[in-house]
Amino acid sequence: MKLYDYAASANCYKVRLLLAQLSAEYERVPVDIFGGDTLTEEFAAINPGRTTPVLEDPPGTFLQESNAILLHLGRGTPFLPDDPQVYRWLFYEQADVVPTMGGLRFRLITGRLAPDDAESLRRRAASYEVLELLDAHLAAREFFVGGRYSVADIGIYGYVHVAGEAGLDLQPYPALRAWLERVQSQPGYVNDLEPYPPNSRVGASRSIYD
Ligand SMILES: N[C@@H](CCC(=O)N[C@@H](CS)C(=O)NCC(=O)O)C(=O)O
Repeated sequence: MKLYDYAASANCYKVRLLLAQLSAEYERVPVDIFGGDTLTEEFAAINPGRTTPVLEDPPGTFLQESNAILLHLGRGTPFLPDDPQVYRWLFYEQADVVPTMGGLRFRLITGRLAPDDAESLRRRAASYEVLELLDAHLAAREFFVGGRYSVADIGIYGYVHVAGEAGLDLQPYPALRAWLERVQSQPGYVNDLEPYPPNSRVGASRSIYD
């Protein structure tokens, strides 16, 4: 297996976390998404959407979309329970978690937005609505689905655990904070998400965002 991967992407980190917890062997292929690597013909051939992560498994067969990769890798393992609620939370993560706190964090850290921009305020308000919903769901539950750790938790964890870097305050969400700690105490937990490098700054990068 090969993972076309960007170290500072939480979408990629979600996949690396599951691979670590599966003790899976794989080759990491670094893609410098701000250095123009996703803009090449070669990369478009493996993902016309020009995003990471992409899993190559088996050789010559490519799977795009982080949560599709989580579902694929989770098949036949305890990380993917037979419960459609897993799908619900993985879709919710992409539709609601990523564009709010994930997009806000990326744009603030890399200088694409200032904290008081109208777009930042919109994303911040939407992020708090999402955090509220997640906290309410976890108030009476240990994990997102079926009372045990699954790919649903891994998916949601990716951008929620770094919500503070988007200037969001998690203090009002005790159930969510307790869940973050439960995820961090799972066997095989790793956190190798790297900070955005200097070439991710607006004006310094060549990516799909420029
Ligand atoms: N829905 C996609 C989103 C992936 C995505 O947006 N990846 C970003 C990094 S987090 C990327 O590779 N961007 C490419 C670029 O900026 O050129 C997924 O979950 O895999």
